[in-house]
Amino acid sequence: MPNYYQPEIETASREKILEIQNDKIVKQVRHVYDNVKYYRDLMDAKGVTPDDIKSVDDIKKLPFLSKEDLRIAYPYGLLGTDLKNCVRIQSTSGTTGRRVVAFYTQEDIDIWEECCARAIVAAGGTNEDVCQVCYGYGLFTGGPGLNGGSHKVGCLTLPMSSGNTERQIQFMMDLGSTILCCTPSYAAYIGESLAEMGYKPEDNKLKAGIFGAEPWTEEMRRSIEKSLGIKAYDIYGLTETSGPGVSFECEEQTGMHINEDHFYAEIIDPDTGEVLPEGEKGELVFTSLDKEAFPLLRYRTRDICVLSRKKCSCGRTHVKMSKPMGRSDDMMIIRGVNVFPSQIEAVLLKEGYPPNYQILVDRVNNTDTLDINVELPPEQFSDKISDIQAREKKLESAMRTMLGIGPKIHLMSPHSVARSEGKAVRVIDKRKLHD
Ligand code: DLL
Repeated sequence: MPNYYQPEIETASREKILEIQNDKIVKQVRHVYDNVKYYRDLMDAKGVTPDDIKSVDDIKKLPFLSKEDLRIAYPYGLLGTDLKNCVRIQSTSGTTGRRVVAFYTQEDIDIWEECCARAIVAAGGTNEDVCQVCYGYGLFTGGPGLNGGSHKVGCLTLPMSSGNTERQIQFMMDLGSTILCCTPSYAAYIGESLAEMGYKPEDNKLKAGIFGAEPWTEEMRRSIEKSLGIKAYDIYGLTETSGPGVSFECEEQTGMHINEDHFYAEIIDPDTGEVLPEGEKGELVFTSLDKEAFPLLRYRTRDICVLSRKKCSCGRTHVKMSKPMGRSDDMMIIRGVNVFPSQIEAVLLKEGYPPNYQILVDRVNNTDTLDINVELPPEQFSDKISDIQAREKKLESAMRTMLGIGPKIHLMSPHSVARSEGKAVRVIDKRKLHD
């Protein structure tokens, strides 16, 4: 018997959802036009006024927003309300140019947490559950989002944050955690660690996991389900739109229901910007229908996926998105952290290295690895191993500060990184991320 956190809206008829969306979009466009100069200028340049937007069908008239706009408007240029009404920021790691800083009013946080609560209830969560949240807490949205959702459902919440696996397992066993929230790669690692410690899947009380923030395959799902003895649910979101809970899986496990009363989704051709018909693969674009502090309209996620309105056996009526099948930019997600090759290059240049490097990403024992081969300039070459090791350590530390994760640096002799005759192949990603 399926459970819903907000049954009325989660199972509302198509007409009802459209009515809500149409009502909200008119108000939201007016709100943005009146309060966000940056977007008002984009609308003016396109010759669109709030009066032109009478329903969600008119959204296609609006200009897009991209990460580049966030960079230009950083930090306050897309704020939709006075700072005094904001109570929180969340952010992604990275340089100023790449870092996303999102703002929230208390109302924005309540809505975000409700979206996460819907995901937890869809995974079978009730106030009798013990929900162990091991997404990172702090600026990353994973921990705070699922933590808030877990409170709303009334679960006993374990705000563990990520890492310290031995302690995670101790709490899990001692307190009888029933729901696990973390990245799929961390879930797989916890599964392996449990086995290494001599536990069998039936020794833990877990029944469900809510895993997202990075791509994962059906094969990985099956392996996590087996190692932990649970049902594994996917959850999607991005800092720009609030965080996790933009969409979530139900027991059918055939795609994630988008919370359509809060987010309007479009699929576009990433090259032309043209809106594609339902069922076609393209870039996902979101319009926040009711965010007050950071109200992004037509935000290009760069995630490639497909939408489906096929009837779902869970009774939810909200449109489903497939797992993201790739990206239309060069962002990599390594151990749950968003990394751009340009950030790595920026550190190299700042530390005095030439831009001759190669980034090698792999997944070993379900954990992402990041190695960077960097060529030494001839004048810095040394045959003293201790010199080289000290330089590697220094560069690793500079990378960790910039990226939020630590790579393994391999300094190479001059001219040893293959030169390219065309577009340089900077990244070799050996992971299998998509089915
Ligand atoms: O990763 C929010 C989140 C936290 C989602 C916890 C789910 C669970 P960002 O750090 O801003 O936000 O990264 C957003 O991560 O554009 C996707 O490319 C990717 N992503 C998020 N969820 C999934 C998923 C959080 N379930 C970017 N599958 C997005 C594949 C995902 N990719």
